[in-house]
Amino acid sequence: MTKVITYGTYDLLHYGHIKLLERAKALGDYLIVGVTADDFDRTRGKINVQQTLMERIEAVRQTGLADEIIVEEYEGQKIDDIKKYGIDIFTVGSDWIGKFDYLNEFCKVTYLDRTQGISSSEIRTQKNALRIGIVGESSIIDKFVNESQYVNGISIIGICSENKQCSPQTSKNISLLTDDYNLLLDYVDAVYVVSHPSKHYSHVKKALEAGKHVLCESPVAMSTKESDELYHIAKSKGIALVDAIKTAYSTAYSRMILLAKSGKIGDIVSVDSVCTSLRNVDYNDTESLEKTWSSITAWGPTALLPIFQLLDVKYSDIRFVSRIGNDKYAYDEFTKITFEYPNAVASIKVGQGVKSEGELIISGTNGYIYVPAPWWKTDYFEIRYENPSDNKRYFFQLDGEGIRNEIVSFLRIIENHGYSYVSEKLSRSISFVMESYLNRNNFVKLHQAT
Ligand code: C2G
Repeated sequence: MTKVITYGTYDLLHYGHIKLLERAKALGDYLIVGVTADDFDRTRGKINVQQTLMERIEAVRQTGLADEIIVEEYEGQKIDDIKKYGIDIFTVGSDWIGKFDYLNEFCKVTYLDRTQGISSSEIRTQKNALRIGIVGESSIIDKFVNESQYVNGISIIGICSENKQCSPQTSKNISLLTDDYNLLLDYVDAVYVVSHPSKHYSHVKKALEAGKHVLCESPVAMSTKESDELYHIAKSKGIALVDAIKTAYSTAYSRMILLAKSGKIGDIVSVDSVCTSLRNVDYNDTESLEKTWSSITAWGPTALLPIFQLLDVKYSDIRFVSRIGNDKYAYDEFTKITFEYPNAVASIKVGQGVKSEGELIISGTNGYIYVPAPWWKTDYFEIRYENPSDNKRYFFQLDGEGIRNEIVSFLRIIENHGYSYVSEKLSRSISFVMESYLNRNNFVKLHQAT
């Protein structure tokens, strides 16, 4: 009996896949089909897969061509499978020519002609084609535009900016560059809001009222009243409003949160996060100060994320200590916030005028999780115990600092089969912290050395 094996993702199974499976089957008497696991696809850069592993397996099963279906979970598994199942022929489409020649050592390798004119990527693109516009001035625009190229089914068609600051690199591929927000809204299905935080509310509101989906850099608004109103409009119109904290979408970070929640370090008693980045701010230049994100708005949402995800948002006490200038905008160089919960404590330290170690430490009754600096874009963390030989290290690929997954997730939410990694409750709580800060509740101002 000749045994044949082939592998693939088989997302949105199409004619090209079926032709390949038919010809693979005809090469022998018994066909094994390896369907890629979601994690494996992610590590090889396929982040756009629409269907779950179970749906993809079911689609392959329904072709009736596979005698056996297995799951491909890791790099190098093909060698293991060929030995394990006594495979005679490995086959795959001609788009892989040469890539699997190393398997010749274990069995015969046959590349079959790929069917022209059809691919899962094209189907995904046709299905989703979403026109996105960007409003704002931040340097993150470059990264966002760059990452969007890896996501099927969207195109960034315009940028609305007050000072047309976007880099030549970014503007090169964008057809509409304008300072007229209404014009931008006319041409898009969704907007990414990355303007100054004081403008988020009005930009988001206008977009929602025009029926456009919104992905907004956090904080979505500077008060709970405003954020409640925005989420209410989004819900009543059945459109997406997503709080964009990219760290929430990075694989290492989201896996770390799941591990912490599953009791790996016992009860969580303290969460301490630090985010700083030094930047030159000229306090005499009021025009540029007005446009600068303060430390609390630039870093606060990211720093608050693990606290609210792990300890929830129902703290009993919150205190602020801040080193702020005497300028009109009270720009904060450094802010520390401490939280008390009935069973835990937490703190954040954020600063653009003070530098510190940007680490995240989650302390529990059995051990602690350590995420090294810069923890908000890490691919690595450790769980540490009293006995160091019990320590565990975890590595995950970091694609586009989380932005790529954030865009994919935004698309899925719009299509009604996804969820935001930053919940509405969390987003509103961030707005509440911003409001408390601005109202100077429980607030101590640090004096600057003279
Ligand atoms: N295919 C084809 N014609 C198409 C599209 C795909 O013959 N128009 C083939 C591919 O060459 C592959 C199989 O169908 O052999 C499955 O394709 P994908 O789902 O795109 O999987 P792929 O990323 O090619 O994974 O370990 C994974 C495998 O190496 C291949």
